[in-house]
Formats: sequence, C-alpha cells, structure tokens
Amino acid sequence: MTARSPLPLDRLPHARGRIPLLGDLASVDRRHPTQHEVRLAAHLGPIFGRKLLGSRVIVVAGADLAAQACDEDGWARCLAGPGETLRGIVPTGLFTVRSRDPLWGIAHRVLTPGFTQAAMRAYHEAMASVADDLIADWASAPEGRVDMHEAMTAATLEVIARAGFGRRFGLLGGPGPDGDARWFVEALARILRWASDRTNDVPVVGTVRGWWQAGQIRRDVAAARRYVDALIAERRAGHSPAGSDLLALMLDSVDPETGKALPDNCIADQVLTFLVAGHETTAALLEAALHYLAVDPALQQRLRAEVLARGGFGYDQISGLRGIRNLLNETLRLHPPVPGLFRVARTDQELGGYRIPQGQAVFVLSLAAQRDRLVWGPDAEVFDPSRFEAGRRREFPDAFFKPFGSGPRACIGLAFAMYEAQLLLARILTSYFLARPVGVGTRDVSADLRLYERGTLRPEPYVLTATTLIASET
Ligand code: MNH
Repeated sequence: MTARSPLPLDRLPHARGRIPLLGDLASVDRRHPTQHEVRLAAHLGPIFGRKLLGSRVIVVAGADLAAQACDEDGWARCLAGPGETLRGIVPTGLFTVRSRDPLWGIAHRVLTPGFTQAAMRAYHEAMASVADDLIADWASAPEGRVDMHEAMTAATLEVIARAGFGRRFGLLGGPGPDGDARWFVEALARILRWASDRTNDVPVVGTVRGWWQAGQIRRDVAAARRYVDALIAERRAGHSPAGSDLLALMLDSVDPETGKALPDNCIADQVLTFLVAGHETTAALLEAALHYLAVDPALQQRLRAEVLARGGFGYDQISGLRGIRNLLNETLRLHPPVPGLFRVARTDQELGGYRIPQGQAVFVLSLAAQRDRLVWGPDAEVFDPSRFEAGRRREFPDAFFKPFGSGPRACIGLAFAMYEAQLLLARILTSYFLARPVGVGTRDVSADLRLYERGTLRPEPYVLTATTLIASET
C-alpha cells in the first residue's frame, strides 16, 4: 500500500499517439493485439490504459498486480471479447454462461466428475486410438513432412469427439462408422473466426463484414446445432454405445446439490463448448511444444528415453511422465493459448496505485505476467522446462502462472488437456524423430515460433519432418 491516495484511471500511462474520439486506434495491432500489448508493457509499465472508440481497457501486465486481480474476494472473472460474442450462440455453455445463472453451478457440478484423474483413466483407450491413427497416418506422409497445424487440429478434435461423446469425426485414420463430420468441424471454425473478427474489427469494416457474414454464420450455427441435437437424440435412443463419457454423465446424472438434471438445450451447449474450448487451446499447446522438441534434439532424446523407460503406454505410465509435463508447463508459461483473463472489480479496488471503481473490468495479460523478470528471474524469456522440476518451483514462490485461469471459473478441462497432450507427445516421440525441414534456419528458435491471435494465441501453421525411428535409435 502506498501512502499516496490512489490515482484516477485517466492518469494511467498510455501509448503515444492517442487521438480524441478514436483513442489508441493508431497503436493497435489487430492481428496480434496481446503480443503488441506485451511490447507496450515494456515501456508503459505493469499497468496501463487503452482507449478504443470510447471503451476503456485496463491492461495488467505485471505479475504482482496480475496476482492481485486474481484474488476472488475483490475480483471476479468476467467475459469480454470473442467470448461475449459466443454467448449469443451458446448461452448456457460452461464457458459463456454467467456465474449468477443457476445453470453454471448445475453444469459445473454435474460435469466435475468427468474431469477427474479417474475419468482420464476411463478416456485412455479413446485417446490412445487417436494416437494410433496419428502415428499410422504420418507413416505415409510424403517425405515425412507433416503440417503440425492440421495434424494437431485433427487430433484434438478427434480426442474430444471420441473420449467425450463416443463419436468419430473421420479426421484421422479414414472415415469411421459415424461418417465424415468435416463439414461440422468447418462450420464450427467459421463461427469461431467470425466471433474473433468481430472483436478485432474497426467499426465500419466490421459492420459491413458482419452483415456480409451473418447469413453464412446463421446457417452454420443452425447446422451445428442440428448435428449436436442428433448426437444427443441418438444416445438417448440407445443407438450409440453408452460408455462413461461426458455425454453419458450429462444425460444420466443429476446435480448433487439441487437434484436437477441438465435440460437438453443446455447439454447441447456443453457439447459445442467442449468441442470449441477443448481443441484450439490444446492444439496450440501441442504445436508450440512440438516446435521446441524439433529445435532441440537433445531435449527430444531425453524425453523419448523417459517414455521408453516406463516400458509401456498405459494410463499409469503416461500420467507419471514428469519431463513431458515440465515441457508442457514451460510452453504454457511462454505461450499461453489463452493469453489473458478478464477480471471485474467486485468492490472499489486499488491496483498499482490506481483507483479501480466497482464494476470496472481489467485485462490480466498472462502472456506478459508469466514472463515478468521481477518474479521469474532475469532469464524469464528463455525456454527452460527445468523451471518446473519439483524442487525448483520454490525458487520463484510468487511467480504468476495461470494458463488455465483462476478461481471457480478456471478451466474445467485442465486434467483432460494435460493427459491428452502427454499421451500424444509420448506416442509421437517414441515413433518419430522430429526435425525442421531442411532450409529452415535454427539460429533464433523462439523468433521462429510466430503466433497468430484469433481468440486464442496459436502458432502459425508450420511443417516438421517426422522420420520413423528404427529400433536401434530408441
Ligand atoms: Mn479450458 C475455461 C485455458 C483446455 C474447457 N480454459 C478456461 C479458461 C482458461 C482455459 C484460461 C478460463 C478463461 C477465463 O477466465 O475467462 N483450456 C485452457 C487451456 C487449455 C484448455 C490453456 C489447453 C491447453 N478447456 C480445455 C479443454 C476443455 C476445456 C480440453 C474441455 C474438454 N475451459 C473449458 C471450459 C471452461 C474453460 C468448459 C469454462 C469453465 C467455467 O467457466 O466454468
């Protein structure tokens, strides 16, 4: 606490070139908004203001202040940006529904058992079948060249479809018994893209584009809902094998607190939510982790040896892979697929010497806070998975690390994403040697990982070569 009384918000530092009415429009990077804000933070400091056409955004970039804004007594999670747009499409999805809506609590309690370690054990076979298909498909890739963006998109969508809903989308391993759901996946992608474009667009262009796209998006939403409604109806009719998956949980269990079951339209919202929230983020994590493996053959060999030493690919072997876990955590620290969290002040707050009135939202920029030298040390920008080794976490007790969010609205899918990523990486590492195609430089590996932003922060599509390992190499 400073002795000075807190300053009003209009005293916040801001970028140069602010103009009346339009605000900071000139200094906004619409394609890389959060990466641009990290650069602004380097000279504006741990908290600064952005003004865009009359709306104010307060960016919190310092680790200390980020931690304060994640305190649940003074602050709460709120939804803004593309998430708010998606609320119009999936009003009762876990991610989009308001905390005060009773459906959030009901859905959260009904679904919690579906994301425990015991549940991961039950999903293992379905997830492993995706790894099988991926490994098999790569064997016939021309010159071993694999587009990682395409591969991870397909793998993460298949994992959630097979483990969550007992469906095959036919994106890997050829079309399955459920036919080809590619059109459904493409409709979902268009909806997401539209939601994110709307947030980043300048008003006039945005309005024209939005109007242009509206018809297509309406058709996509209707078609996606029909697909999910059919999925639910089929399961209800007993036409699909009723396993203990997320769909079974939602159809067959009631909220332990209220005794209520989830209404069908709410179940459909959750199915759509898991498909969307569960795949982009996990694919982004896997793509960045694969990049770091491909540029560091020694790290790759160490982690491969760790998997092989376990002597198998069952649930118990995979879940104990510390080295891969550390790699994933360090990837999430430097490249959080969700680059920031919106938080709203429950009561009047003071943050970094500024008065934040009740109801004011701030954007906690995890992407900056997770690289803050003051808490992560002078080498905070360096990729070093050993930071996450058991004994070493003590070295930075205050280090801000919240890639899965904070509080009751934090990610419900954490264990799912981590187990899935560990399993896929373990299988890939012990089947293939990964490298960058000849001709791609290796001098500045972090600069080579370019990230685009469309709601999530995700590596731009890139290619690796996957060379089959012969027994003597493993
Ligand atoms: Mn996920 C919320 C990150 C994988 C389902 N997720 C969040 C939040 C973050 C997040 C951050 C909180 C956002 C906020 O505060 O506004 N999620 C991730 C990351 C990965 C991820 C980095 C992978 C890596 N998420 C998954 C997977 C699923 C999933 C996999 C489902 C299978 N996530 C959710 C849902 C929510 C959420 C549902 C909303 C939870 C709630 O509000 O109750």
